[in-house]
Amino acid sequence: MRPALRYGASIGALCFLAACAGGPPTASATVGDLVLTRGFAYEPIIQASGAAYVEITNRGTAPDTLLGASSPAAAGAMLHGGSMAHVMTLPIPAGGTLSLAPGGTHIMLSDFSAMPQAGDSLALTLTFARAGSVTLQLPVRKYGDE
Ligand SMILES: [Cu+2]
Repeated sequence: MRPALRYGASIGALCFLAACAGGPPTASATVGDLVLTRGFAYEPIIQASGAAYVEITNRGTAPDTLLGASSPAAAGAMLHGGSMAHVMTLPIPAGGTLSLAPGGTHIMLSDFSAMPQAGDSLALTLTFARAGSVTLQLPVRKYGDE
């Protein structure tokens, strides 16, 4: 099932070009003016840390800010830049997209209570300054799977 098909042929074509047809599952959600897509987490290699990703598009006319993340499966969840540097908040401009993706900005989860395995889902709550909070059930992938 590909929810993108609901948005019509042009988005469907984009989706095809981006090779999401046949790709591993991702999570999506909507909160306020924000549309979250391509959410997933990698199976952590060590109990101490693992990364989660999501793309956030702001369809509103006002900017929003990602304030933080949390997961019941991990003691800590921080926003990290591509260099692993901790960042306090991340802006999502009006009409813009904040992309958390492998090799770039990501959510760093730490100290898992139980190690998520590929095929599991991992609850992740994101909190935004304007839109409020939303929880995604992120599909867990084998580390490195695109
Ligand atoms: Cu990191």
